[in-house]
Amino acid sequence: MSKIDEIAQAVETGKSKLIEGLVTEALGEGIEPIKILNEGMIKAMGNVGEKFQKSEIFVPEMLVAARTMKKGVEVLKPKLAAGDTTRLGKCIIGTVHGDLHDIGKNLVALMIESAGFEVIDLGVDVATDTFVSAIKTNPDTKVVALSCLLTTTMPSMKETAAAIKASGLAGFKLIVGGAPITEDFAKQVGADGYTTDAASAAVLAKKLAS
Ligand code: B1M
Repeated sequence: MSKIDEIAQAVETGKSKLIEGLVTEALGEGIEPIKILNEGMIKAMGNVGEKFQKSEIFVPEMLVAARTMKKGVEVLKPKLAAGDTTRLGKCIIGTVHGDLHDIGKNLVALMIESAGFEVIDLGVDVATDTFVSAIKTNPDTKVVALSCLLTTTMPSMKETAAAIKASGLAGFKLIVGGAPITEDFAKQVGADGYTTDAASAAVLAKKLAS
């Protein structure tokens, strides 16, 4: 079995004690960090989601897989975050209210930070008012980024985007993303941009802020 497959299997089966060692070994073998992330960990989470959908596993197993992936990402973090020295301003990010998924949002935050932004991460299940207050407190914000992983919390994203627009606050761009989000939905909520993954979210944030 390849190292990438071992990593994928460790994430899928929630072997949190093994993951750090496996990721370190993979890096030592010269495997690209982005390959470890995409072909090892993110792919494994896709399989976890499929198994959950088929009722082959349940929430506790999903949680253990998520914890394992987070530990693996910690090892990758310094390698993924190249650390651009240009300062592009502030980016406020969070997962919309009702939604507790944060692995994707954390990756987007990491990539945006390494692109040169100061990231203010509001966390998960973020109330609409919290986004608006954070923008008020940080009038020099250049990008506001909303993440959403559930079809049932897409209305929260819509509500949050509407409240941000209605606040009259300006000077920043709104970007949205997450597994159920589409270009069409992004347009519906009035976002300035939408991307499907963390790396392209950072490229988009940089483009919109300049
Ligand atoms: Co949840 N869950 N979950 N879950 N979970 C999904 C999302 C699901 C697709 C699984 C499935 O059924 N196949 C399904 C949603 C179905 C739907 O809405 N259509 C689901 C469900 C149903 C649920 C619960 C309702 C289960 C229950 O309780 N019965 C529940 C809801 C809780 C809540 O939020 N209120 C729930 C709970 C959980 C856990 C807490 C156990 C755990 C999350 C732990 C955590 O995040 N700390 C969990 C997990 C782990 C998953 C899966 C398996 C993996 C998610 C993940 O981390 N993926 C997921 C299945 C799947 O994704 N295939 C599933 C890896 C991550 C890197 O990808 O988050 O997509 P992702 O992020 C990507 C892109 O989406 C994008 O970039 C990221 C990196 O490239 N992106 C952006 C994300 N945000 C962006 C923002 C941007 C741009 C790009 O711009 C701003």
